[in-house]
Amino acid sequence: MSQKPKVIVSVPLPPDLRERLAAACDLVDVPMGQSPADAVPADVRAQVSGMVCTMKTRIDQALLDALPALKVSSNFAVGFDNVDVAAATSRGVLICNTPGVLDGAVADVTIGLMLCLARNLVAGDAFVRSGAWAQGPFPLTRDIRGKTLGLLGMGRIGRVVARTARAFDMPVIYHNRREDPEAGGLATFVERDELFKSADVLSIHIPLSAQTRHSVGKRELSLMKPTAYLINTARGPVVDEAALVDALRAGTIAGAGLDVMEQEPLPATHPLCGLPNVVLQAHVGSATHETRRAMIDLAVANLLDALGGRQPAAMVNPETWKAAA
Ligand code: 8YV
Repeated sequence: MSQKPKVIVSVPLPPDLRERLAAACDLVDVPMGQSPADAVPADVRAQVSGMVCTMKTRIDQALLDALPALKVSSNFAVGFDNVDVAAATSRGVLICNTPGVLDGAVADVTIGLMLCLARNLVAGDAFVRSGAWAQGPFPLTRDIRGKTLGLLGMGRIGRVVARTARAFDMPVIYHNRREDPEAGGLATFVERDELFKSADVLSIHIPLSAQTRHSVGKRELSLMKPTAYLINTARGPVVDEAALVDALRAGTIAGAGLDVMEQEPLPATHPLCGLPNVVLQAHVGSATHETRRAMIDLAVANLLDALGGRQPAAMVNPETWKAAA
């Protein structure tokens, strides 16, 4: 009779990590995006004490009910809006995530979207490939240097974006719920409305929650300059997408760079796909070989540490860990 803890694996694991995890745990594979409540028989579910999963796995009351012996779930993501943290905490289920290892990769996509928008690089590529260059030069675009970058949220990723933007001689302003004393050297705190009014580029770096859902909507977009760009590499639903489409069509703002959307994958029929002043990416912020390996290393280490009685490096609800200690 195996005494190894049963662990649901709902994320692709590199062979060496799978071998490491299998040495310590009995693995129960669940296809990514499927709920373990549907994919795993009840008698097996009743023995599961750990899980490693992506943000596609919704950890809500129903799933927690279906996994009565669950002690820890390790998110292969820094965002944890897929988790009902209050419900997990009330049941003593520790939630871990992967902060700190993807900041640079996401910041790079943020800067890339900013440059694509200001210098119209995506349209420029199509312009050359189409042969239109023979009819004349590509239209003038806009400098990004010296323009004001506004960060909605100044956490780990926001700070890396601020540091990077300084290399483009961009003054950086930010808004957080509270002024961050450590941000002084990188960016200036401003009130929320001032952020939207003053930014030439407004980049979103806040988590998705009930409070932040659709928190960037018609009112905020109307405060922005008509020459300003909105960038979102955080979570799609932070932005009221219908209001964004209206603002882009009306010229309320000059353009948007989106790595995340309310509906993912974004259907090709979505209005955003038909707008010329939008640059779209397929939620690739952390999607580099190096960063995803660092994330999965951390996600598996969090799981093994928690099951082994060692404090994990990254906990969303550390009070659960202290209670268990
Ligand atoms: C996910 C993300 O990690 O980390 C996050 O919160 O949004 C992404 O980097 C990626 O989609 C894998 O789940």
